[in-house]
Amino acid sequence: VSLQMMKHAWDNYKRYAWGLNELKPISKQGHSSNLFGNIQGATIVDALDTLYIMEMKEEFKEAKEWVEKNLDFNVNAEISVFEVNIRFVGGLLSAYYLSGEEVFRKKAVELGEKLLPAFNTPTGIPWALLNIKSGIGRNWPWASGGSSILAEFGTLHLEFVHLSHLSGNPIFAEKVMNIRKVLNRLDKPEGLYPNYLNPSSGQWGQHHVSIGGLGDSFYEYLLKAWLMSDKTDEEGKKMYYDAVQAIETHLIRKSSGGLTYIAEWKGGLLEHKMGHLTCFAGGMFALGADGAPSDKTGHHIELGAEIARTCHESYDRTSMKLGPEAFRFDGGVEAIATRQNEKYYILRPEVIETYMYMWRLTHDPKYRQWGWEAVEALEKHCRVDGGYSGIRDVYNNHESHDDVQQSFFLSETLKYLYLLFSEDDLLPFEHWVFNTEAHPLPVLHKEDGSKEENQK
Ligand code: DMJ
Repeated sequence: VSLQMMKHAWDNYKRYAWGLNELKPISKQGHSSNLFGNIQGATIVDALDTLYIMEMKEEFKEAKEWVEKNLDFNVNAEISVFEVNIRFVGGLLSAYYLSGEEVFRKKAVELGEKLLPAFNTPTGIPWALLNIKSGIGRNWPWASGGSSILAEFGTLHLEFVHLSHLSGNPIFAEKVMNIRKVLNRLDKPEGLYPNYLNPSSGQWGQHHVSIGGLGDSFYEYLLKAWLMSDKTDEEGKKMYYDAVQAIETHLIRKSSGGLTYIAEWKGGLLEHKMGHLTCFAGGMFALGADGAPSDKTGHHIELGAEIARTCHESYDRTSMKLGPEAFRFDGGVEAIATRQNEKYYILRPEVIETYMYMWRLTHDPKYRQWGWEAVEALEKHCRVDGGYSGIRDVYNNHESHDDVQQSFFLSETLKYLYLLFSEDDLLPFEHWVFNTEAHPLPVLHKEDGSKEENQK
């Protein structure tokens, strides 16, 4: 089924928005997001590995041809370093490792080089935004005290390690190792990492902590850096398990109805809200269970299972059976969005991602069943003639479509669905880690760091 879904999403993108970043499935035209500046083709690059894994050979070939002829980074564009890294660098790296086609390696390294000026700050903590022509960087105007964002500068590690590996140039890995050095020198409030860090002063901004937006994939990359290093990166490992310990103590709570959730922390006060983005953490806890210190393996799996259950409830308690952007545990509600501007669903993957990890790690059939419920809801409410669209209010009985087919729907949501219903030996966890945009990167095995050992 996810193959049919991919075909529908891809064919419509191709028909109405080919070469542009994303598709508007209702108005049947291109959608350009300023996250990628003038870089074009986000959907193509994000979808490459999904097409490959699903064995959609014709489509993969046309996507590759587009990359060869048209993917151009010599543009005057201000881009988000994080978004371009996870979608474009990540997408190109995976396409290279899966297919072995040199063009993807070349483009990934070329783009990586374009991103390097982002690190020209007094601390080496990169800017959020970079003009890839002039090399001038800056931060989001809304970020606390001119800060860079934890989830942005903390989500470069996996890709940059691979860029060094594939180019023979150590600079990429050095840049991301330095980020850790800066973090390890700083005092952390209650052992927690604030979402804001000023790249000039090297000081934290506001003490806001989140495992959802602004924080999320920083934690994910600590764990995955350790796994991707064939469990040799002891520093990444320690940072991950220490962070999880602090998160458990200060952020994880249980509702009176028995649902475990991860709250947000604002200078010591809890906001009892969990974002859809935060739901990825169920899969992360389960993936990290194996290495957990002092006999905590079972506990981390259990934590993953509880988060999966809570996130499933957030879907189940809506009329469309698709989860809201954020849900609350206060004012008499549990796992329900109470604010109008938190009721939307934009084809996000995190809940399905967690089902996929839980399935692989426990084989409890309920995760496939929950994944199937999501397929049915997507088909019923998000599928339109011209592709798949997000929904403005999942508690309503009538769809109000937002008219965007996000590129991560093809790279993540559909890939995780496909993997959820595949055998475990398709991209096995011993050999692959997924970047935060679901692009698989090979584990760099100790005995042999070369590309020959990559298994499918
Ligand atoms: C994706 O770009 C990535 O998963 C990122 O980590 C968070 N946001 C979207 C999906 O929701």
